Amino acid sequence: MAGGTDHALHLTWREPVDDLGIREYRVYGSTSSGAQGTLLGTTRTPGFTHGPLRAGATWYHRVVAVDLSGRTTDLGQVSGRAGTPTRTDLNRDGRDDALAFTRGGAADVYASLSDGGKFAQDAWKWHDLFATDQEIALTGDFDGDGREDAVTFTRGSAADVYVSLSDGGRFVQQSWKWHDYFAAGDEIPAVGDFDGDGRDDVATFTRGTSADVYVALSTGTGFAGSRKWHDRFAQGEEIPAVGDFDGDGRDDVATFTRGTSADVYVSLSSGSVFRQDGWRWHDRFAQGGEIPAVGDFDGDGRDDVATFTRGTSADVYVSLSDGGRFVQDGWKWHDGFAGGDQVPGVGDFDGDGRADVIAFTRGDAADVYVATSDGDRFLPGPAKWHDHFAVGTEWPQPSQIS
Ligand SMILES: [Ca+2]
Ligand SMILES: [Ca+2]
Ligand SMILES: [Ca+2]
Ligand SMILES: [Ca+2]
Repeated sequence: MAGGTDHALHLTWREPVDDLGIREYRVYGSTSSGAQGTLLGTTRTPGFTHGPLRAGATWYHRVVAVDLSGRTTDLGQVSGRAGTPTRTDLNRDGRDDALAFTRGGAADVYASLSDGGKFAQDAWKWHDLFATDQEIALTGDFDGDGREDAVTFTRGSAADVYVSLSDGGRFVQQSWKWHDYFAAGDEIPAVGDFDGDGRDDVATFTRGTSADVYVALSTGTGFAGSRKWHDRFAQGEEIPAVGDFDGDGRDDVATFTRGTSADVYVSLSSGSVFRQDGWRWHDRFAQGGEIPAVGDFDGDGRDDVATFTRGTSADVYVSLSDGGRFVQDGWKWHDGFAGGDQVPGVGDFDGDGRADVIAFTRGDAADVYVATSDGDRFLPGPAKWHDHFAVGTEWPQPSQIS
């Protein structure tokens, strides 16, 4: 009856038998069991979405049906727990884990699971033929079992999409094609739960002058169809990104112009389309060649944005979503993270519901650093979480590598 996605709870219930017919349902919510709760809203159909919610919060909901004569029927209480906003949690413990795709001819995949303070395993192979050559490998929970899985996009003229599901100890399937024409040429593929059903879907951004965005929804065993959800988003060389910026449980899209304009635009998912056109959420974020990223850094249930300057300054800035814009300007959360050409990324590695930052040095050092969020900064330090992961030019996840 209640299912948790990243930032919202989706309630559904059975319609009661009532000769007169139902006028409306009243939905009450409380964080303590047995309490009457406060009225969250009313609905004419037997379903309600409650969000944004703090990660991991437990809610108790009560639904009261009102028929056409005004008679009320209490349909009882249900509880649900808001999920944690992970993207690479391979074993469903609420903590994001680290992945390295060798790609090329070997096409090996290695994983190392977070124990809350480090990535524990070394040289643990999860697949020996996934994401060959220059394919784009990403992660998401495509079957909705709470464990994040692997997806790879061949792009080019083949434009095939393969998935292999996590069983908590490896990626199981070989050569399982989930789409045979998606993200062609040099389009930018992405992962998100765009319809909010608890299974991650895929999107692709054509960019350039067409600037179309297509989505294919997961059925649990494949990505169905390919429908245009926006016809003017992420133009030219802009950097598109995915996140639930209003916290309604459906993933939305953002795009960063970077350069001197440094604008950020957002378009929210309605469940079947990205609605807004030209809606600017920030006018000075991710300038020049900075690397933008998305995560819920304060853990309020809405995804925020971060940007990494890298180079010698190695600063990290954050701006938090209030559901209608990214609020802060020039708010530095770290002054020495992901310097030089390190590959930065975002994930909730300690599982406290607030997104943290990660940096892969790659090369011979192959060190991995994490700086955890305390809600208004990334802790200084940063701590080394692995000293031999993602060597050379391997493709690490979660990261903003392109
Ligand atoms: Ca994990
Ligand atoms: Ca899964
Ligand atoms: Ca949303
Ligand atoms: Ca937030």
